[in-house]
Amino acid sequence: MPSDLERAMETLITVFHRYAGREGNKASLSRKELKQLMETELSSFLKSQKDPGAVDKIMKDLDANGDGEVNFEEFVSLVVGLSIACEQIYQMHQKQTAGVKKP
Ligand SMILES: [Ca+2]
Ligand SMILES: [Ca+2]
Repeated sequence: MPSDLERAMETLITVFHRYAGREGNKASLSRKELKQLMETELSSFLKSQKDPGAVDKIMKDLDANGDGEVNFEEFVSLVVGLSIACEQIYQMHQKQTAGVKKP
């Protein structure tokens, strides 16, 4: 029986390959595949980005080796970056909740 963290890692791998395998190189996300992944799996994050060129900007930021595609390693850096941002919001929320209990 896998742990929560093991399941989370497996999910990352499964989601990445679900989109990466759609066209061209099966081991990396093209711009179109990245856009599909973000529209489906990160829709609330994408909606929060007012810039219509957000996907292109993210693609450029993620593509560390400059081959025009996002491989798993590059994709993980997006997930890590978003997780760090979410954890900060979580901490703020925890502090606010604690503040309510102890005036
Ligand atoms: Ca691909
Ligand atoms: Ca790349």
